[in-house]
Amino acid sequence: MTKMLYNDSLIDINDAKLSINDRGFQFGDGIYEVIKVYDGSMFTATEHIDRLYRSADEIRLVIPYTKDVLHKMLYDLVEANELVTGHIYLQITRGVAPRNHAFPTEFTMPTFIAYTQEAKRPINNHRFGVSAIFVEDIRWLRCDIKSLNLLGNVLAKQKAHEAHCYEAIQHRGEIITEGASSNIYGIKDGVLYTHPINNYILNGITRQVVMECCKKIKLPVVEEPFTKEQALQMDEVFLSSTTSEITPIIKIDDTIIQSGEPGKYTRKIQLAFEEKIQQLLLV
Ligand code: PSZ
Repeated sequence: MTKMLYNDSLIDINDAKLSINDRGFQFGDGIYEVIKVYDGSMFTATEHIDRLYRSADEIRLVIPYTKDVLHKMLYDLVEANELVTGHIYLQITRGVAPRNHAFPTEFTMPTFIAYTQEAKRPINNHRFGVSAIFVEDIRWLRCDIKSLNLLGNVLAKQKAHEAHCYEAIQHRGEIITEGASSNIYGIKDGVLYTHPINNYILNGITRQVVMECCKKIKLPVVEEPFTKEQALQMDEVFLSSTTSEITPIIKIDDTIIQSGEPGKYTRKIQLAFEEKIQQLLLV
């Protein structure tokens, strides 16, 4: 039977029971992470766990485990489910209390859950690229917090889905922020451009790896916002996320990006990313 973590315990996933008074359910009052597992090993788990604790701090939620204990719990979950390639989803909410917007008492324990999912890597997307549309970014001003409140992202992604596209590239006015569930990059004349880390975007863990890859292949990086118009003029555009990894974007709305094929620098970043995964599997 597939296992999940429910607070301190590993339980059968079919035995999970959650209260309707959980603040995650009532208010989206919680935070989450998705961690990729390659060949049974967690990729950049420390970085994801650090970001989880940062998100918790920002919403004034105290996680009742140390980072090391949480890491070990996730490791045990992967082992219990014999997960090979896929990901871990984990979330933590402000716990169960009668519905009231203000925080519950300090004695209310947060609710922690985590489960695993087998998932193949999207290699066809990596090879051929995907299409995207532009969507106005209507989210709140703390997109740096990996909050359970995803309505803006959900509505953007649904628009992309209805347009038979893989991703919605969000923009505030003319400025591109990030995808519905990814970070966005453009490459022009041998320079990579991406939105700087601030409250308008999530500090993607894959983005951090992309930055390392750029250093490795000696591709200069400019962390400055760029516009929709500039995006359409880029030599290459791609997105990154934990599950999408490095996915080329070959079309935005009705505009084909350059040749309509993944670009040479994107390919190099994909190769450098692959090496990072291989390094993980060697240790
Ligand atoms: O399985 C999926 O569809 C996933 S797993 C992670 C994401 C999607 N998205 C993460 C994300 C995001 O939701 C937003 C709004 N911006 C950027 C990202 C990329 O973050 P990392 O690289 O940490 O996954």
